[in-house]
Amino acid sequence: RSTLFPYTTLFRSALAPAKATTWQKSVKGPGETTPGQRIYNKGDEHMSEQNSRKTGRALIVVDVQNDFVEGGALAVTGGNDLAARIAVLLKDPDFMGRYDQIILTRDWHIDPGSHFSDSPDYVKSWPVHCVAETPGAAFVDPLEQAHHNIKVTIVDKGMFDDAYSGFQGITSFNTPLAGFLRSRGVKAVDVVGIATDYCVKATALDAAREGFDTTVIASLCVGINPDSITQALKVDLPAAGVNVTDTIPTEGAV
Ligand code: VGL
Repeated sequence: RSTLFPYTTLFRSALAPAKATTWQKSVKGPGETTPGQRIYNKGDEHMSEQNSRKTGRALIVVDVQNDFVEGGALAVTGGNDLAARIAVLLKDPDFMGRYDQIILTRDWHIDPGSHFSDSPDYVKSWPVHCVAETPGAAFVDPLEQAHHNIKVTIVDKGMFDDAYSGFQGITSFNTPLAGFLRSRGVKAVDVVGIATDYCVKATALDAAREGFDTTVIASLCVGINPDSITQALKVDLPAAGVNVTDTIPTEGAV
């Protein structure tokens, strides 16, 4: 928790009341040339060529970060394997052809209040995780590598709150995610990542609420608690009109 202190001190004193957008403009994430933004040439060309036919669909990869996989502060079983599988798909033209936009969300905590606890209940409070600009908040290596070759937009969330949903975050263009997607003609989103029963669920529920045709690809998610995973996939998400599938889509499928 001590690593938080310099940030909170800085922001409370210099920028109070701290605003995520203000902060976002001035701070670069690891390996970024422009804060929060990673757009790479080769993959860019590849993707824009491939997607000259607009699909109106975005992929949202939720929180595939070191602290959420084996060895991390809030490890979710299967996280490393999931990261590897997603990385392979991000290099697969059939899969990528389905999407106009690839969004990577990351939990990016500075001072999220009671979201962090020394005695977490693992329902509403958690061990310190994904502190902004620490290795635990970085994307898991295969994903970190894979996304350097494609155009992605990063969404940071949870600077000063729990922000389970990517729609509570801010894109690298300093816009809320829903508006970002709408302005680029996105009508449908596929949601994958970690954790099925928390950030994936919250992101998918918000996506549906925002009017996107929303699908959770359950086979590309890992979760924390078996009961709440089942509750999410079988009850809460379908009740909100979210499609849940295990089929990994390739272009034209699903
Ligand atoms: C998450 C618990 C706490 C998630 C984030 O990414 O699902 N879960 N913070």
